[in-house]
Amino acid sequence: MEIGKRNYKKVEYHNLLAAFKNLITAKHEEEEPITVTSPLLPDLKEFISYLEDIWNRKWLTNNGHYHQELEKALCEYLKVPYISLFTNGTLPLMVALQALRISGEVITTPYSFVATTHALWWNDIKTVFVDIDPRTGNMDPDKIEAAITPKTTAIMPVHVYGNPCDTQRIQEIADKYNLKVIYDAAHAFGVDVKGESVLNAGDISTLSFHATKVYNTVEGGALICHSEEMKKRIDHLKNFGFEDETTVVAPGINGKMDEIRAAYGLLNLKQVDDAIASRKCVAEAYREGLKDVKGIRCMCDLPQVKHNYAYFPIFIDKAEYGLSRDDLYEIMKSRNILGRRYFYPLISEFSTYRGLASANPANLPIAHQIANSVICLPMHAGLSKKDIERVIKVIRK
Ligand code: T4K
Repeated sequence: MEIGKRNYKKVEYHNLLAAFKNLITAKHEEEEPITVTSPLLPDLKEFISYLEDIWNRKWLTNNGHYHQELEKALCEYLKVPYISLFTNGTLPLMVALQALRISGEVITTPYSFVATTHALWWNDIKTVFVDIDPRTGNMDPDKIEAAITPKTTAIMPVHVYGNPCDTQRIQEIADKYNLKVIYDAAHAFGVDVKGESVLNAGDISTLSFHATKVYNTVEGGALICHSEEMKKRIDHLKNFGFEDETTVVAPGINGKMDEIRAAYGLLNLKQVDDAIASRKCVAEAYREGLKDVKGIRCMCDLPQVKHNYAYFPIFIDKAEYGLSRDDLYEIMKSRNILGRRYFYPLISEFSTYRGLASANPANLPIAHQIANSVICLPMHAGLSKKDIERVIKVIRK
């Protein structure tokens, strides 16, 4: 009899708990989805007039008119000496490694999009992970020297979320050990430090112009280098290695951007400053709205940096906030607020890399802590005040 009563109470408790969970996570169908990002789109009429011009020219790819125009315009906008356009942001990473003849081992970060290390894997280069700085999410320069071996040939840091790496420290280490530096600057479009583009650091920097980025060409990317000779080599490598009609100088690949996307990119360049200004307002509103929420940390703007507000990550401390990161992520999702856990899981947790000695979680405690606590909030130029308030309200609750 006693046992039956206890079981009844247990069932009742579980029913209540389930009902409560349903209440929290019940889909609020009436609320429009707010996605983590939304692409910056050029004016359609203007784009159509560019398309008409392309139709008239009948020149669709292979270093055409708009391709050349966009390279020129981007050099000027980004304040960089040489730029080569690509068809996405992964190929310039792969080509950079070829162009600089990198082999052996490369030191990089586990806290990035997986394309960073896949580029190493495709070049038969061993990935060596080092831990990150929790303030920026970037590779911790203090951890680099201990990871250098006689096989190390390069360092490949990432300016995560557009936060500039400590490029000076990294260059000092690279110079000391005669290493190349390739920056995966996929997130760092338009980011300046002390008035200079962060894209000028290192031997090569690469950009992604994917639809989800601050500046997009639908799919697309670019590589920034510092000499005419290197640009020539890269342009050969992205075009099968062709130097002229009958000469192949290297085992190149096809990484070329076409005319349609170059034209789209030229138009988007006209509005990217306004888009970044709007993003800044979104970041300020989030910071203000969340500043007194215990257990939620936002990243700060860094001194002397012109940020691009590519992402807005928050970090959840379960003990202080009362809910885990995944609880909050699910609650947001149930309210159609579609944040993303960039970058969880860490790259070092994927099966391709998990077996590496440097992928051992004991080597990467900060990266694990950050990856397990992050949610990137919706961040794009089209977010309304109401959207931002909706996001803040759910987190505050
Ligand atoms: N290095 C780093 C550090 C990178 O972050 C990336 C790319 C690369 C290298 C390689 O560059 P790419 O080869 O990709 O150019 C996205 C992007 O696909 C990827 O470019 C990006 N990093 C990564 C961080 O995020 P997903 O799988 O999260 O995207 P997806 O399709 O789930 O889109 C996210 C949200 O964006 C959607 O929920 C809605 C919105 N969206 C997306 C698309 C594609 C739109 O509104 N419209 C769209 O067309 O990977």
